[in-house]
Amino acid sequence: MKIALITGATSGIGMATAKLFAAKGYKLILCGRRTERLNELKNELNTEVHTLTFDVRNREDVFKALESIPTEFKDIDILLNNAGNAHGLSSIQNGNLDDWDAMMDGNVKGLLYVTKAILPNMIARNSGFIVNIGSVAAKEVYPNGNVYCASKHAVDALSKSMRVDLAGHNIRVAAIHPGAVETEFSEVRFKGDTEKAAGVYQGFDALQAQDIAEIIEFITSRPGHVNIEDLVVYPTAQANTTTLTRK
Ligand code: NDP
Ligand code: 8X3
Repeated sequence: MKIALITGATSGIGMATAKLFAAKGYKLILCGRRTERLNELKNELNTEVHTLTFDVRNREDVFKALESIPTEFKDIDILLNNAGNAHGLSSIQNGNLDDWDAMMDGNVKGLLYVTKAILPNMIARNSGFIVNIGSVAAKEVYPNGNVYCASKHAVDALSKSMRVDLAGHNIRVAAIHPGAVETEFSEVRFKGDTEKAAGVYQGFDALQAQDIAEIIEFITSRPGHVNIEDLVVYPTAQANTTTLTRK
């Protein structure tokens, strides 16, 4: 039975993937900051689940939490580095320093800390799969996206670097770069302004978390010699980060 660790399992893409992996019978380690949501999800899923509450930005907490994983969950086959968010949408000249820290610390350093903690076991077992959730913002920049785009460009670079450095260790590394997915993402970006957030997904069929979960499941279930390295996924109505056709 495969074991998967998912960061950002309390919402959106991470939660949808947890549900899909559970349906496939995987054992799951589900992570996030909202313990109550993790517990609700654990109760809902018909598989063995271990939950870990930590903020990926806190280096000590990351290592403490991941070192505490019980023996029966330790041999992680799939690491889904999904936790992350955009904070704000401002020009570089008007950017908020706390938002910048939250994005660079969460989307980049958090991903690094989690990967660093999980890799030794994968290397020792000569086996593993890392899936990093980038974004179309990893491939392009758009007005006012600056630091979020930079953080996701870093995820793109790190995904390529991981593939190079881990070559020879039988560890596959895939990066998935979604366009607009209707999750809590925009609520976080706009700091709880639900009306503004809902507007982001109006007038077109946005991707749903389930769409990305299915792609993650497909990629991670290919035979051992197949690695889908890098995948950009848009809603049909969106051609790039600045071209979106609304009805
Ligand atoms: P959601 O806001 O729905 O989910 C974000 C998840 O990340 C939550 O489970 C949240 O958990 C977790 N998270 C955020 N910050 C931290 C942190 N500091 N420490 C621990 N966990 C954290 O958004 P999505 O599902 O859409 O986002 C998932 C990933 O997909 C992100 O990396 C995002 O950048 C990326 N993405 C999203 C797109 C979109 O349009 N929605 C498009 C392209 C990429 P909790 O709050 O409980 O800690
Ligand atoms: C989320 C998609 O276009 O808002 O990564 O950056 S976008």
